[in-house]
Amino acid sequence: MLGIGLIVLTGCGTDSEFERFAMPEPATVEGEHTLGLWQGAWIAALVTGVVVWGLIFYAIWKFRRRSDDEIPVQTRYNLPLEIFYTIFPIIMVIVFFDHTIRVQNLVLNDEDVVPDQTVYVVGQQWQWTFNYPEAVEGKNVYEAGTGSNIPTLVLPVDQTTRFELRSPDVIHDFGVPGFLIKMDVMPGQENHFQVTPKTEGWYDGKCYELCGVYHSRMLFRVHVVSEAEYAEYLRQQYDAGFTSDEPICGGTFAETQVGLESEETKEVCQ
Ligand SMILES: [Cu+2]
Repeated sequence: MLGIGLIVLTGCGTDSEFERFAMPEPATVEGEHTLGLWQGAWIAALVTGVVVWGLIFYAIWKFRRRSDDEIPVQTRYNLPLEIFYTIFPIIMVIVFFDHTIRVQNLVLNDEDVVPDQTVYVVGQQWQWTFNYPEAVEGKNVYEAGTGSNIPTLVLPVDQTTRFELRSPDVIHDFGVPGFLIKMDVMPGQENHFQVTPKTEGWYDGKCYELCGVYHSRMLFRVHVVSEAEYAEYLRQQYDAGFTSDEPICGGTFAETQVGLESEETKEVCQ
């Protein structure tokens, strides 16, 4: 009953934090799948918990010592029970695994997804650069964060944006809590995923992988805007001179290296 109650309570809505099991409200289409997996796993775990706790209390009560000289029946090798507690967890692991793979394919698998645009996200000690290739007049447009300036990633609402994650130095991790997804940014590896933001607004993002002294400064903001505002933003960056032929993946962000001086070079993304 408790299990059913929980399913009714949690399965129907995602309105309250309680129903989401403390997960933030998903701001993307993909995030809804992640939330579903999170809720499903909690419900399965709680139902299992209720059964286990019930059996524990039942055994405590049923087989309690009734008199001082009583020795309870000594039972061992209960084969059906042993088979049950071997098989059942295996089934549970298979079900969890299956759901995880299914959601992972929905959220991450991009073989079938044609994104509306691609953003090259560069994580570099210790800030982010967001490249919008072929954004304005065939040119790449970018916004680079610095030690003192938190950059903004601008995304059009209701459009699918693919993030191509690049790192010129160490492992970072690109994540926006409101999107319910994050992914490692690895040197020498071309990771990617996509999101489709549902609502306009501001979101916070950060680096989730301890990447050096100023890791905590690797913050960024996400602004989800209308298509017109998105085009306007790109034009604005273009007019301000933040352009290059190709997405840039390193070097030019020298000023991001807090307290360090280095040459301004532009390395093109691989
Ligand atoms: Cu980092």
